[in-house]
Amino acid sequence: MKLSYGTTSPYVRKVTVMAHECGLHNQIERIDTLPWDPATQIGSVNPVGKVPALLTDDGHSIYDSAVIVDYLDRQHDNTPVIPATDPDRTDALTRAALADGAMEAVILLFSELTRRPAELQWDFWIDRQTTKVARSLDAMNAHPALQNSDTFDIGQIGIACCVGWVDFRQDILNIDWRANRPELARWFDEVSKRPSMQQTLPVAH
Ligand SMILES: N[C@@H](CCC(=O)N[C@@H](CS)C(=O)NCC(=O)O)C(=O)O
Repeated sequence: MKLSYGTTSPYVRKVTVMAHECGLHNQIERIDTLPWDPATQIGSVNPVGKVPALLTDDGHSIYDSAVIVDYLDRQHDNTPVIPATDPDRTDALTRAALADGAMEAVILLFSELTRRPAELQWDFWIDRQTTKVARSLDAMNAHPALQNSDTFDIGQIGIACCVGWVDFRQDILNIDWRANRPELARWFDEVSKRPSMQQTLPVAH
């Protein structure tokens, strides 16, 4: 399997953390990809032009990260990161959607602040994304699953990668997410010790 991979992407990190947790990591070859580079080849594996994208051994291209995780979760015999039955399944998938949505908002915010010239930045857009991120972090802080560091399902993996990305881009985002969210902070510090998290830390280009 070949994973089109970006070293800064929280969506890529979610897939690689999952692969580490499930013992699949050594079966995945990384193809370092810069999706914002005009010369990028990512469009040949994902027409939407985003990482991650996975090329399977039988030549199928799979995207986006939620679909890759679902595929990989059926390629191993360890504990699945997507629970098989409800209520755990729907709960984990809903937390995964919370993480993905918060990642999208925080990346839109980062892009507005870094890719758009300062004089063209749109306060309405910045406020809108900032509100989504804050509300999502509050929901994470309040969720009982985020007070338990014994399990690491896809919802927890996604949230850890999302929060880790807010830390990684802290110089631009300046979001003091720990201030009023002690449960989330405690949980994140605990799960950050896992080898899967340690071995997938984001790296700036
Ligand atoms: N919904 C997608 C989002 C992936 C995504 O936004 N990837 C970013 C990097 S973090 C990207 O490749 N952006 C390039 C672009 O937007 O053109 C997923 O879950 O895989």
